[in-house]
Amino acid sequence: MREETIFSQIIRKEIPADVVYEDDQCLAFRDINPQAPTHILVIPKKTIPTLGDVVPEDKELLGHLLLIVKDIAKQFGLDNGYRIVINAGFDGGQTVFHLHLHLLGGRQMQWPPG
Ligand code: DGP
Repeated sequence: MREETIFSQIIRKEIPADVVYEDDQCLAFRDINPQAPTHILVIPKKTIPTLGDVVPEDKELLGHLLLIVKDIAKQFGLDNGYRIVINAGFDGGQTVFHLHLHLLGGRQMQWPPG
């Protein structure tokens, strides 16, 4: 079995989170340490530690996550734009090893990222 993270406990509602969207495949909730006025995490319910672990059978799930994150951006009125981030692995800055998309919005983003 793949190692569980705090996000597995959030999915099972064992610890609280400010959930903004949920369906059978994914959960979206506010980041506990927001880096922008809107900072939401979209995670698959399937336990996938990092992007490097996805397999071809996850193709539909990955597409679903992008469609949902786009809908949430609209729901939060991020009509002027937003940023989607996937931190992958240690050098990517990943700290929670359950695949997640960051939705960041509500301010002008900078490039390059830190
Ligand atoms: P990353 O560095 O890409 O692995 O991002 C992990 C994010 O998860 C980080 O921005 C903080 C957030 N986070 C960590 N623990 C919790 C938690 O218990 N609840 C919530 N809502 N967010 C968390």
